[in-house]
Amino acid sequence: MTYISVLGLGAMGQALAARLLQQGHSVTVWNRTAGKAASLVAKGARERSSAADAIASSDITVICVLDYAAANSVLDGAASVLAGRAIVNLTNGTPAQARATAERLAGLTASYLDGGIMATPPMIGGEHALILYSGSKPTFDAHVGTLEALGVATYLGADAGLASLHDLALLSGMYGLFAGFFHATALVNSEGIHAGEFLKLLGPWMTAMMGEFPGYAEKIDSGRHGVNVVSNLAMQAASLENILTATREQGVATNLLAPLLELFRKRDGAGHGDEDISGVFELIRRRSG
Ligand code: FVH
Repeated sequence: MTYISVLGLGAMGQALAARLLQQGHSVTVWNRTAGKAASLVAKGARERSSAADAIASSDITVICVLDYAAANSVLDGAASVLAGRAIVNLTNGTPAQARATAERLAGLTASYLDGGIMATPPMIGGEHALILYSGSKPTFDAHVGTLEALGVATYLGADAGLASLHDLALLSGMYGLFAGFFHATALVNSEGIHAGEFLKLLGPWMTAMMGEFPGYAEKIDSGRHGVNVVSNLAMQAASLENILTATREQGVATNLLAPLLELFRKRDGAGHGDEDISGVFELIRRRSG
């Protein structure tokens, strides 16, 4: 059994604390606004009236609040008890914010693990919940048994920014997918076709298209986007032009796809029309120097 504190009892903090209690851990909770701990206390959690008291009660503390401004204000209020403590911050933020927090806590001799939760609250503890961690390896190793209760615990390295980098990248993939879904559905819906009906076609199509990713990944990693004799960039740029023309004609907004067409045109205009569309990556990646 681990003595663990959960700071922040929003939808996610509630799910984390409930799962830890279910797994038989001794759970202490705190939330900025009172009144959110009742159901957890009924299940055996101990509530504290300050974040500092909660941190001081446990071997390890999980922070899960709205954003880093909130997480920093929680840490500010508890600065006097942080020395020697293990802090796991599962608040969504940027790599730079995670690194700054790691540096700050190292200065206070606290150990720090940053985390990215790839799950919604109802998924916590289930087989599809993934939680990415980076930062203090000794802290991860010491507590991985407890953290595994929340979701598959994956450690990405000592740089505290890595979990957030991967978290935001995975969410970017998700939002790109959602953007495609919204645009495609708006297009057919302009003729009265319902989303649920269209999904019968769109779902399998999108799944099949994900089969292109390994080939794109290979080309991106090699930096060579090759001659594509099957579906080259110039052909796809012409198709995307048609899609955007039809989108306008149907009275649907072009906001989601117009930026992609701009990149296709730019790459095509630079003489890469016979290559794979993976070459668009070269227009958006960070360049050294
Ligand atoms: N819910 C989800 O689907 C996603 C799944 C992936 C991970 N995210 C991230 O988890 C963080 C917490 O999200 P949440 O769903 O628990 O969010 P809320 O239900 O809105 O609760 C927010 C909690 O944050 C507390 N809080 C806000 N500002 C402050 C502050 N200045 N000082 C202290 N605590 C603060 C808030 O407290 P209160 O308003 O009740 O007093 C809630 O406990 C988040 O990073 C997601 O991106 C969730």
